[in-house]
Amino acid sequence: MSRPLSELDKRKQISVRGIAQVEDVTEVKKGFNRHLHFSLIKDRNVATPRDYYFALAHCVKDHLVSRWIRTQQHYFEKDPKRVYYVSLEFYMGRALQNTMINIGLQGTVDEALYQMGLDIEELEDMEQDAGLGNGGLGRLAACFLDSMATLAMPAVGYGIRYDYGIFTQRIRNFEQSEEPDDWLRFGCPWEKARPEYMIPVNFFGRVMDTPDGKRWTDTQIVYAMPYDNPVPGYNNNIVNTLRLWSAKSPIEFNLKFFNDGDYIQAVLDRNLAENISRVLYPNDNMFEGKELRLKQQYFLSAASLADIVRRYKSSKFAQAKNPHDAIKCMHEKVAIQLNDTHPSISIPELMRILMDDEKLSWDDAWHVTTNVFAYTNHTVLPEALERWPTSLLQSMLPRHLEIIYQINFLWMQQIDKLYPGDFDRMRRMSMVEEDGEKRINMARLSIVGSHAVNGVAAIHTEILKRDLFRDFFEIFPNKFQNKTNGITPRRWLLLCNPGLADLICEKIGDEWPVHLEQLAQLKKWAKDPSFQRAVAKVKQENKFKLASILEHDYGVKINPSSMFDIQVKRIHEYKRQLLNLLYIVCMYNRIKRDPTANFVPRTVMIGGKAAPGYYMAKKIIQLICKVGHAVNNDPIVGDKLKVIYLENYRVTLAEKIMPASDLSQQLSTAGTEASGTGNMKFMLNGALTVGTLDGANIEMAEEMGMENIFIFGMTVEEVEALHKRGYNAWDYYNRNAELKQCIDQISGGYYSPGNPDEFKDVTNMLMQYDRFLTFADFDDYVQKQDIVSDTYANQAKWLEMSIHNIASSGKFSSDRTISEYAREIWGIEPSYEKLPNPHEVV
Ligand code: IMP
Ligand code: B1N
Repeated sequence: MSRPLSELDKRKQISVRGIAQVEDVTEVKKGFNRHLHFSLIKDRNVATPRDYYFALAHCVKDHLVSRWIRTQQHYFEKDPKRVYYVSLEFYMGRALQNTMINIGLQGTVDEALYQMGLDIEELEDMEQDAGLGNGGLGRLAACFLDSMATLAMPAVGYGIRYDYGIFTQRIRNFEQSEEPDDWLRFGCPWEKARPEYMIPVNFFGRVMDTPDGKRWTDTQIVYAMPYDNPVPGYNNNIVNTLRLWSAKSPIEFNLKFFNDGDYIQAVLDRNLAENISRVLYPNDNMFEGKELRLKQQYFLSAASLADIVRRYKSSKFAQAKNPHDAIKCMHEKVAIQLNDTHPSISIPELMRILMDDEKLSWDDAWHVTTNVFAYTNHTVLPEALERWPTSLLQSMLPRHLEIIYQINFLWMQQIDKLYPGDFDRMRRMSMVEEDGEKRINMARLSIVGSHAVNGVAAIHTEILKRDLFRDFFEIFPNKFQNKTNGITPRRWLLLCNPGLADLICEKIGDEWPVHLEQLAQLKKWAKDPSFQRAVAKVKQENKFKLASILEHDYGVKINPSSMFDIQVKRIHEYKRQLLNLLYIVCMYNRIKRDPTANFVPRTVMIGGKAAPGYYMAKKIIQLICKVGHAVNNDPIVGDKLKVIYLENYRVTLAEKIMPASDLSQQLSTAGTEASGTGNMKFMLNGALTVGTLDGANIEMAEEMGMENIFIFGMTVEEVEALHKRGYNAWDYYNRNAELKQCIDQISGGYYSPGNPDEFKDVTNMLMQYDRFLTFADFDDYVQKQDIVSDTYANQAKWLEMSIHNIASSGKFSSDRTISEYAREIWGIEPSYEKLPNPHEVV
């Protein structure tokens, strides 16, 4: 009998991860040892796992550099239109395994480390996540970079190199606490600082009228230091760049102290300017109008635009023209995508550059600007829409405020021509809001200043057109587009679920990582018992693995044959983790009422971070943990039901969770979740979804058919009608005995012995001012969840549905999304062209 395959053997078997050739293995071992010696300055007697990780990362990076240089050289020679993705967030996660997979080095490295007696997974676990994002919006930017490189697009991502990314979440005594994410403490082996491309960024000062036009003077300068990070495409030898800016104080910073003779104080104060790139704001779907955040937004915008204009001017296209003519056609060679309004101060910044520095007329500058920019909206929640006080802009960016006023003046003239005397419409459409503190509405500025505006799922785009941006849609019907979100199948299947990837390759070959629509071929085996068994086996192995990780990392023991029922996402009232919790309490009460009744065992896992200042979200975490404590320690429950809080949910943990999930919960009130992307990751890994008709759930249901998903709850239209009628939580509470029991327990202190009032704020919210109508969907949710359990009990049926989910997920590749952006917004073509291998001479 042959021994069972180890994890490593399995990894080595998969051909899509690159075949290990003897010479290549020898080469990798040499490179690794050379870096351990020369870069880490260690021998194997004293080297730590971290040293080994760094030696390996440097060795893998060596395999990137000639591809990286050649890609950039290739772009310069061909001089195509460039795409810039500008975002305050890039939630990249780890780079090592992704790099190895994309350049086809994984098989070789696995073999090399095996021969050296090192555990590759242990080394991979030493890498810190690059957590420069909050959730979906930041992770989307990361998936887009992967797809743009894979589709050979001349793209650059621009972001901020925060010293501290999204905080580390600790759960202590049932509550969230935050620890700073000092991810650069041991250095980042992937980045390359480029001090020679440092850019001065101006703040404050005043605007002067000169014979030569407007001049912004007496400013305070902060330097933006670029750090370049490689973005390898999949199997095409393309390596694009993610350029992250770090704030550097100028040498002569705070000169006045020198004159006062306080040299020490002047040196200490240099840190103040460098605070701009210190820390990521940890809010998701929430606008916090802080001065430092506005500084971050302008810092990113100004540095990136200066770099973009510099690159454009030195291109062959621009060099062939006289400078003034060249700058007038920049939009032919430059497309900039704004990831929400966060970098939208870029619009007046480009106007400023074109007029004040390049001396274009207003009309020429406006033509270039509107044709360069496109804006993606990611949310309709009013509390997330950015509205900067004019007082803040006036002092920090006086010239920009002046330009915004001028843009708005011309805009209001246009509205007045179209709708003479319609002052209410002018008020609704003005970028300047005058009710209460005077503010600039950045979404309105972005719509007017861009040639394309897009939502991120079909329903979301319809809501933008019908509702939030209705007046704007009336004037510019052709500006509005939909671009349904996607995820990269490289990280979210090939990398994180090797067992399933392997199985798919056996059936349909190895092209699916770049042609995900080919997964549809799997449909013909959905009922095939032997394929079902194989899919079930992979899922079970993944569940064992997750169970052992949870036991090792958190000391919790779970039943690996129970249904893994998972909700992982930021904690927010609109995402309705509370609906999930109410069903948990409901199941608990049912078990206690009749302990001998049939019950399909579940392990319910909930994970996600709460914004540190979001009181209700933190209360929700506390309540989940307390209910979990009661359920998990009740001997009557046994291992029928377990409730686990997944601490510190992040990209790396998602990679372990998705492959092991049976059920995905997507519970947002219809009309509130713009798209969601976690939903797609679950689907691709064969989990079934219980969810509302919201965001991309709707398109997922369309792709797989309503018979393969558990849809429940109100539609957007029904939500709107209920809001109109008036929602009264008491009606539902009085009519549903199970709901009443749950709420009475929570508000009566059943889950908070010793402090009966602990969750009063939560139940009061639910009963009196729940904007997200939780109770209105409770009945239907419970019914659907009961069907979920029945279906799970029928494994053949469940597996058939699971295979249909996997087979229907092709649409949700970010390659599809990016191809649509390319053709319909940026005016460039995606391509499967490959650059030559590094050792080939061209
Ligand atoms: P950047 O895109 O301007 O940041 O430059 C990136 C790369 O483009 C460089 O490393 C070169 O490979 C290429 N490049 C930029 N300028 C020139 C040039 O003047 N001649 C040849 N290659 C260039
Ligand atoms: O963007 C994702 C969508 O899939 C999600 O549905 C959506 O909620 C998310 C302010 C945001 N929208 N808005 C934000 C993040 C940080 C911040 O400071 C708003 N995040 C989303 C990708 O389209």
